Amino acid sequence: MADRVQVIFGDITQQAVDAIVNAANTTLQGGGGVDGAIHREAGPHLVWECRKLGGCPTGGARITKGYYLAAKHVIHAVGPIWQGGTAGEDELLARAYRSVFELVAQQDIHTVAIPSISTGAYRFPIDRAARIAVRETRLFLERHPQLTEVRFVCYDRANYDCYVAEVAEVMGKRSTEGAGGLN
Ligand code: AR6
Repeated sequence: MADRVQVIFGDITQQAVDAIVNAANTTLQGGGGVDGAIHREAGPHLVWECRKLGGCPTGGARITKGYYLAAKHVIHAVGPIWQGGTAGEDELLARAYRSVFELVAQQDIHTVAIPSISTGAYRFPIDRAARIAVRETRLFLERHPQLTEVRFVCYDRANYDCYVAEVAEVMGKRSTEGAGGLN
């Protein structure tokens, strides 16, 4: 299973995969961070399609086309805002990942690139978020052999280090060599 998981340092908007995941908000109308970058790269059609979806609750996900992106689809996931850890944030973040994977299972998606949801503007602790992301990914991969690649795309060193450590622990993977790892 470890060979189906990659951790890279990079920009999610540049990933040529079946679907990239967006760290969206409940309005699905765009925003800053990774959401803003994806909308800029995809072009205005993306926000037009998002408008028709009528929002998404925290812990949910919705799928659109990728338009000018290299990815065919965008899965917009809404993670929780960190409030100290006692407001069900762990479960809501896990649910956001499960919602992403439900869509992956329903569509013809074999490769997916995922950013570190909730760890920017929403301030979720990075190590805790990485643990949840990798655990949910493992649970899904075990039951879905048709998903051949999950690419965790890290935009900063702290996330990269956490994901490499988590993947090593949860999947038994010792190195991201050959996967465009940190140079
Ligand atoms: N590629 C990969 N990862 C990125 C990129 C990129 N191009 N840009 C940022 N990141 P954030 P959130 C990382 O704030 O915390 C938006 O305004 C970043 O380093 O994008 O879920 C939405 O509209 C961080 O680790 O998302 C919502 O209102 C991670 O992506 C709100 O922010 C997530 O940071 C969502 O906040």
